[in-house]
Amino acid sequence: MFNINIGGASTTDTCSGFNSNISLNSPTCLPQASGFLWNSKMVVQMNCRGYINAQFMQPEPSKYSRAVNMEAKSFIQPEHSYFTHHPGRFFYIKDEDDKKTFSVPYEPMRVALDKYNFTVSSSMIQWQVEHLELEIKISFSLATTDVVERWSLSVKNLGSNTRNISIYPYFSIGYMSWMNQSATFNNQLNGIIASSVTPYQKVDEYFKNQTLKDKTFFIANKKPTAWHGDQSVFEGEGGLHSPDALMSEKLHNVEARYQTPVAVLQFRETLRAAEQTDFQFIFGPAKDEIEVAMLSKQYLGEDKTEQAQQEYDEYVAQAKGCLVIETDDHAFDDFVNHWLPRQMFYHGDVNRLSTDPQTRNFLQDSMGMAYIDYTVTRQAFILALSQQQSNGAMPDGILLHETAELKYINQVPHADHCVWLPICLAAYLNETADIDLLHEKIPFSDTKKASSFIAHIELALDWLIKARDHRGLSYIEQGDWCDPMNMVGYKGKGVSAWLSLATAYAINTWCQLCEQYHVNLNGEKLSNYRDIAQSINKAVNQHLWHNKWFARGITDEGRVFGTELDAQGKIYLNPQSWAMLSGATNDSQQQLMISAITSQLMTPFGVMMLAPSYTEMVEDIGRITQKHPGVSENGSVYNHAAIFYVYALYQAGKNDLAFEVMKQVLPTVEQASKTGQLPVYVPNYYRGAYYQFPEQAGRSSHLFNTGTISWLYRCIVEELCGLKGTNDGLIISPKLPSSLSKLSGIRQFRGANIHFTIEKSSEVSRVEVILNGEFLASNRLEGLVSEQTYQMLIRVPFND
Ligand code: CEZ
Repeated sequence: MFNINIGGASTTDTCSGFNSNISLNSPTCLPQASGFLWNSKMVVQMNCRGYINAQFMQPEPSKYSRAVNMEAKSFIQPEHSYFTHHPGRFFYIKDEDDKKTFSVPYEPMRVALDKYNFTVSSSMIQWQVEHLELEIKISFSLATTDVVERWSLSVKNLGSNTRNISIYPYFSIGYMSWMNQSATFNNQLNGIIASSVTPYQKVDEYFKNQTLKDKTFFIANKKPTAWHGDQSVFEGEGGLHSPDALMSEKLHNVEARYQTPVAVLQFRETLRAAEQTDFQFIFGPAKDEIEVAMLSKQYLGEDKTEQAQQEYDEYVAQAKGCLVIETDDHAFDDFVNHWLPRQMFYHGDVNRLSTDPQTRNFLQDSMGMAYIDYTVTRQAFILALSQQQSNGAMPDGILLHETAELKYINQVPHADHCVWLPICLAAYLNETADIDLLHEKIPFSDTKKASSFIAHIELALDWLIKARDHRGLSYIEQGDWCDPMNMVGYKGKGVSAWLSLATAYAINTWCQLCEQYHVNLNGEKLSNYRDIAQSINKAVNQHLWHNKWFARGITDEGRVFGTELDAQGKIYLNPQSWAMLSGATNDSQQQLMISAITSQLMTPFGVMMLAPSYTEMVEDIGRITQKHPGVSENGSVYNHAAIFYVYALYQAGKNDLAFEVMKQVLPTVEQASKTGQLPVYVPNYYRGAYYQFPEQAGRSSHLFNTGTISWLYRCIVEELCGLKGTNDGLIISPKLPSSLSKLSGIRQFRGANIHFTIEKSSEVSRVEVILNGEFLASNRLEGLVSEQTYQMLIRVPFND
C-alpha cells in the first residue's frame, strides 16, 4: 500500500506563481516514480530510489555522471530502465557502534526504512527518511544558468543516546573515457575531482574538444574524514549492496588511475540526542579546477544555498500560464494550474535539450509559449522561417547553434513540417493579435533575399500543394507526423491520408487567419486555396474512406493500408481526427469514425493511436511495425495523437467525449499503480495494445518530452473554458462537459485580468455574458484594457 499526497497552494494566489508538491511515501510501490528539473543547459530526471538521468549541453548533449560501462549516445528514450550500477545519488549511513548500515534515499542497499517520503515540487526534489532513530532530510535542486547539482543533507539523532555514525555520500561518475580517466581528492577544493579526455581519433577533434567540460566534481562544504575515487575497489566483493570499503573504520583515500571513477566521501559524526548535522554538496561537470572553485564559491555556504534556491524558484516560476481554474476536482486544477504550464515552459525554454529540434516539435513547443511568454514564440517563428528554403520546403530540424548539425531522425526526410506553420500561428495570433509579425521580412536558408512572413507561409503551403500525386494526395516520403512510418513512400509514390488532411487543414487555417486578421491577400488567391483544400478533402474521401473510417495511406505499390482488411494496424486515430479538423467529414462519417474509435482504440488508459498493434514487420509500412506492440507509435496511448482527437472533438461539439479523452491524458493518483508515475508531467505515451497485452497496458513511458502539452493547454483555454482570443478581443464559448456544472478562474489575456465564473443555468438557451455586472449583447469581449481587472459571469445552457 502506498500513498500519494497532492500538496501546495490554492488556486487563488496568482501573483506569486504556483508551487505545488506531490509526495510519495514508498520507495518500492512506484519504483519508476520520478520528477524532473532543468535549466537552459541541463535536464535531470530524478527517480524516487536515488537513480538519476542527467544531461547537459556543451552545446551537444553530454553526460557528467554515467553508468560503469561505455554508454551509447542517443536522444532521451521512453521507458528508461534502472539497474544496480545506473547513475545515482546515494548516501550510506553506518552506525559505528553496531555497524548497522543502510542507504538513503533507498538504493543501493534497499533496506526497508522506518519512514520514507519522496516529494517532487516545482523547483526542488526532497526526501525525508527515518531509520534506526535517525532522521535524514535530503534536498536536491539546480541553478538558473550553471550546470551544477545543488544538494543538502541533514542527519538528526531522534534517539536519547549519543550516536557515532559515518555518512558516505556516493555520487556516480562512471566510465568517462577509453583514452584517459581518473579521480582523486583535491584538498584546496575539498572534494573529488574526476578528470578525463573525451575520446577522439581525428586531429581536428582535438581542437574542437578544447572547450569541453571533461571533469566531474563533487565538492562538500565540510572537510571529509576520508574519501574514495575508485568504483570497483570501493565495492569490492560486497558490491554496491554492501561495499567492502564501508567495512573498515575509514575509507582508504583510493584514487582511480584509468579505473572507473566514483565520488565517495566519509564524514564521521557524533550526535548527541536531538543533535543534527548538516551538509551541502555540489556536483557537476567542469572544464578545470578554476571553474570548480568558482562554482564552490557561488553555491556552497548557508546564504549561498538560500540565494541560489530563491533564484531557481523564480526561474521555474516563470512557468506561469495565462489561466487559473477552480473546479470541484482539486487534482485536475492542480495539474492544469501548475504542472502543465511547468512542462510547457520546459519545452519552450530548452527545446527538449537538442541543438536541432525536429521542426514540428520546435513549432508546436513554441506554440505553447504563446500562453507564457509570446515573445519566445515570435522569435521561434522567425528563426524557423529563416531556415526555410526559397522553394518553400522546411528543414527536418531547426538549428539552434552555429555548430549544430541535423542528427538522428532529422537525417531522414519527413514531408509534414510545413503544415505546422499556419496551424501553430493560429494559436499565437489568437493570444496576441500580433499582426506586425506577418509583415516581418525574413531571409531564407538558401538566399539572403528577405520576404515577408506572409510570403514564407504561402511558399510553405504552395510546397505542400505541389508535393501531391496524381490523385491530389500528399507524398509521405520517409515519414510524416509519424516518424517511423518510413517505408510507405520511400520509393517516392506512397501517400499519407494524415498529411493530405493536415495540408487541407493548414490551408483552411491560413485562409481563416487571413480573413480574421484582414491580411490583404487577394480574394482570388484565398478562394483558390480553399478550393484546393476542398479538392484534397474530396480526394481523401474518394481514395481513403473505407466503410467506417479513413485509411492511413497508400503505399508505393498502391496498397491502401489502415483498414479492416489489414491483419494489424486496421485503424489509425490521426486520419480520423484530422479529417474532422480539415472538414472532410459529414455527420454520419463522424458517427461511424467515433464509434469505430470507441470500440477499437479506446481503453481505460486512454485512446490508442492504432490497433491492433503490429507484431511483425510490414515492409511497405516500415519501422513503426517493428516497435514492440503497444509501445510508442506502434499502438500506444500516444498522448500527442490523443490530444489531436480531443481538439477535433471540441471543434465538432463533442464536448463530453473530448473531456473524457482529455482527462485520460493526465496522469492521476488513482491510475498511479498502473501508470507507475506521479501526476507531475504528461508522458509521451501510456502502453497500449490493450487487447493484445492487457497486463502491460497503461504503463507510463516516463518520458516528459511530448508535443501533447501545448495542444492540451490550448484545449483547456480555448475549448473547455472557451476563452479564445481573436483579432479584436475574446470570444466566449465554454464547452463544459455534463460532469462539470461550474468552473471558475482567472484568465490573463493581452494584459487584462479576467476573473470569470462559468455556470450552467436552465434559464439560458445560449451563452450569456455579464461583465462587471453589465449584460453583454454578444459573447465577444472587445476593448479589453491591459492591467485592468474584470469580473465576468458566463451562464451556459445545460448540455443537451
Ligand atoms: O519522436 C517523436 C517525435 O519527436 O515521435 C512522434 C513525432 O511526431 C515527434 O515529432 C511520432 O512519431 O524515431 C522514433 O522512432 C521515435 O519514436 C521518435 O519518433 C519519437 C521519440 O520516441 C520521442 O517520442
